[in-house]
Amino acid sequence: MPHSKRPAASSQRDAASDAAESAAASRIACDIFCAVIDNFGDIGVCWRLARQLAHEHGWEVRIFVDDPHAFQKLCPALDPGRATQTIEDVVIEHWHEPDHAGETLQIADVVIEAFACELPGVYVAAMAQRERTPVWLNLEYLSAEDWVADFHLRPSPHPRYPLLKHFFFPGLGPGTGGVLKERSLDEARAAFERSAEARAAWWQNATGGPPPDPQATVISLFAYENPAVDALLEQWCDSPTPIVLLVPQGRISGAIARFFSVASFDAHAHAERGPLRAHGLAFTEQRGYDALLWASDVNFVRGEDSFVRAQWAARPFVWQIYPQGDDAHLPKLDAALEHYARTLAEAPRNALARFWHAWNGNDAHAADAPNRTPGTVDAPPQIPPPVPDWRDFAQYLPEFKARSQAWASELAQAGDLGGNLAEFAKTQLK
Ligand code: TRH
Repeated sequence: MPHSKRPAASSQRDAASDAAESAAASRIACDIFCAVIDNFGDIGVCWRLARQLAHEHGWEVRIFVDDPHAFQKLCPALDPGRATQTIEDVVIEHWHEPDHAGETLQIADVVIEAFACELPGVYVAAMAQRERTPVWLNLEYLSAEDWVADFHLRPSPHPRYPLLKHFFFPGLGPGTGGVLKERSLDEARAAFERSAEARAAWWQNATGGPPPDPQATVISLFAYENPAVDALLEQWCDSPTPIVLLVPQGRISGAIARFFSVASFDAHAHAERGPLRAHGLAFTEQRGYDALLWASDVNFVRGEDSFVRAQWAARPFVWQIYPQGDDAHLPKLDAALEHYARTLAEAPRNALARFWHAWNGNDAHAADAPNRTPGTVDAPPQIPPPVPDWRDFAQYLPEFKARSQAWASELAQAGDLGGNLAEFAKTQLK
C-alpha cells in the first residue's frame, strides 16, 4: 500500500514475497501538492503526472488537492466527500486546510509543489528533520519562452531550513523539462486513427450519431468565454463546405446557446444553421479528451494541459492562452508560435499568428490581414474585438496539418516531463 512500507504480515515468507517486499521498500515515495486556482489545468497536470510516475516509473504517489470537486470532473471515480482514497494506484488526500498534511505525517522521498502552492508548515519542518533529505521540486507553469531553459532546475536554498528546492520548468524546447507525454499515447492515437469501428463508436457515444461526411471540417471548441466566438460562428455558417462543431460543455457553452437562440448548449445538445452543425458534448474523464482531439480536424484549446494534448494530437490547433494582467500572456503566445510555426512559409505563418492573436483578443497582428478595410484599424472611441478570419486561416489547413505532424516529433525530442522529472529526482536521491 503506498506510503505504508509495512513488512508483510505473513510469517511464511517465500523468495517471491521477499523480492516483492524489497521492491516495494525501494520504491520512491512522492507527494504532489496541488492548489486549484481555477478551472481544470492545475489538477489536470498533477493528475496526469501522478499517474505517469506511478504507472511508468513505479513510484508510490500521493496527491494532496484542495478542490476535490474540480478533480472529480476529470476523474469521475473520485468521491469528493472522502478524506483519503486510492484511484489507479495513486493515493488522493483532500487537502482541506493549508496546514493539513495527512492523518499521520509521512514525508516522501520526492516532494512536488505544483505551481508555487505553499506546502504545509508542519510538512516543511518535518522535511528538514528527515534522515534522508527529500528532493523538493517546484513544478512551474509551462512557457515556451527562451529564458525557461536558463532557469530550469535552478536550486533555491530554504531561508531557515537546510533544504534545497529546485525549480522544474516545463517547456517546448531543449534544456527545459519538456511536457507530459505518456509512453502509450502515440500508439493509442494510431489505434484510434486505424480503427473505423473505434471512431464510429466514439461518434455514437459523443454525438448520438455516425461520423460526419469526410467533406466536413470537424472542429473541437474548448475555450473560455470569448467575444470573438460570434463572428467565428457567423463565418462557419457561410462556409462553402460543411463544418461540424464539437463543444464540450463549459465556459463557452452559453455563447453557443445564445447564437443558436436555445436555452443551453450542454451535453447532447444539437443545433444547425446552414453548413454549420454543432453538438454539445459531455465533459469527459481526462483520458477521453484525447479522443475528441483525434476525432477533429482542428482543435481550439486553452490553458495548459489541453494546449499540450493538442500538440500530441498532431492536428492544426488554435490556442486560447490563459489571460494574465498587463497582457503578460502575449509574449508567451508569441513564444509558442515561434516553436510551432518555425518551419512554415511566411504566408501561412502570418495567417496562423493573425488568427491566434485575434482569438486571444489582440489586434496587433490583424492590421496586415488581407481582407481588412483600410481606416478601420483605429476606430475610436470603441474598438471592437478583433475578428479571427476563418477563411484566411483555413486556406492553409494542409500546411498546418503537415507542420503539426512534424512539430509533434520535434516536441518529443525535449523528452517527456514525467521521465525528465523522475531522472532528475533519482540523481538527487543518490
Ligand atoms: O481548464 P484550464 O483553463 O486550466 C488552467 C487553469 O485555469 C489554471 O489556473 C491555469 O493556470 C492553467 O489553465 C494554465 O485548461 P487546461 O490546462 O487545458 O485544463 C483542462 C483539463 O481538462 C485538461 O486536463 C483536459 C481536461 N478535460 C477533460 O478531462 N475532459 C474534457 O471533456 C475536457 C474538455 C477537458
